[in-house]
Amino acid sequence: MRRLLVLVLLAVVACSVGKDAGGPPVVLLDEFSVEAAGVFGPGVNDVVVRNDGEFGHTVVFAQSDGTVVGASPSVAPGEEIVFPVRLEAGVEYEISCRIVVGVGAGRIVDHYEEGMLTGITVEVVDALSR
Ligand SMILES: [Cu+2]
Repeated sequence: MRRLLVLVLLAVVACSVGKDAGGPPVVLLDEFSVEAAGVFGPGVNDVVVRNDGEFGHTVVFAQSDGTVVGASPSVAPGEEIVFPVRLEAGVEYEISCRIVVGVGAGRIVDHYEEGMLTGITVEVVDALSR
């Protein structure tokens, strides 16, 4: 009986460790910020993108040399989408919004310049632990 209890406790600990260590990849958008949370792993990531702002935004994943590997459609204010993007292990990516809006009199608002960017590094996952 005691052995069974230990096994059950170990199973509970294993499950809670898994939750703490992960969660789905999430990108939160607002004026003018991009926040990344959760685990971005190698392969296709179904990224949850949520726009908490007042304006439409996009999500662009790019490598450090500027190569774009994924660009979402426009995400409306209050909208949440799931955006699949393929990422490689050990690679750093910049996540940004590239919307540029004319506001009259030859002036623009460039969301990237306003600070809508962040960076992630895709974790190298031990094949044996999967
Ligand atoms: Cu934007």
